Amino acid sequence: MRLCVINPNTSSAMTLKIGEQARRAAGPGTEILAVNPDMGPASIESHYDDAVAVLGVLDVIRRGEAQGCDGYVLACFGDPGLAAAREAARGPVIGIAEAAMHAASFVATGFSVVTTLTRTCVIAEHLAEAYGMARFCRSVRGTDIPVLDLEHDDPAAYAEILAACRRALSEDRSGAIVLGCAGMSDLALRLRTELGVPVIDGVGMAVRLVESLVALGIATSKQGDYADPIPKPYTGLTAGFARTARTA
Ligand code: 5HY
Repeated sequence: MRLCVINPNTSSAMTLKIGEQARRAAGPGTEILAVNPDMGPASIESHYDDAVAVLGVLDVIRRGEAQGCDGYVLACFGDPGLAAAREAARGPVIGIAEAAMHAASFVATGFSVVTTLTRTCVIAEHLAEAYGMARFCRSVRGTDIPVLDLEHDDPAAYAEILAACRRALSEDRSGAIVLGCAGMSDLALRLRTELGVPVIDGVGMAVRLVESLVALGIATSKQGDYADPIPKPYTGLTAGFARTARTA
């Protein structure tokens, strides 16, 4: 199967890191296409970034459909454009926040999210609510580490993330940590060893979940609100996003 792992920001260094993480998690026979849009924000750290990034995600999905991708992972903790992406794609689409939160709820009665800028915490809190995970999500904690500081190994960033995880585990009575940024995905194993609790990386988890759905022949329902977008004229900058009726 061919899975498209989308980094919704335009950092090619972060896309490389996400691709490595996705391939590490993928099963034999799964081809991973790790891509980022050629338009949009360098990093996603606000509602505005999130909103603009959605067009880039939909543009990548349009190309993925032409390349016969069987499924998609949205590798940004805001899961930007998840519902729209499910309309646009045939195969399953899973966001890393959705995947990590659900996985954490299988292994602990409470988890804490450790993320980047404090101003993005509310986005993760709203997602926990939307996914029915609010009663498991004990807190969302910002480290105020800019997303692009996670493009490369940064011992200071690691130390700050480790300290935030320790605080969360002692103050929130949480049994697991959810990493709140795709740029933290490569830190999961080391943190898990140091903390001795489940530390969930959404990139790997989402890859495995999409693989399972595809392997079981389960695709996004086209009955109801995830049906293909309705063909209609789009104008201006968005003219290219107008859809035509999908040919079988
Ligand atoms: C992410 N932003 O995973 C989110 C993290 C965040 O560009 N990739 C980003 O702060 O929401």
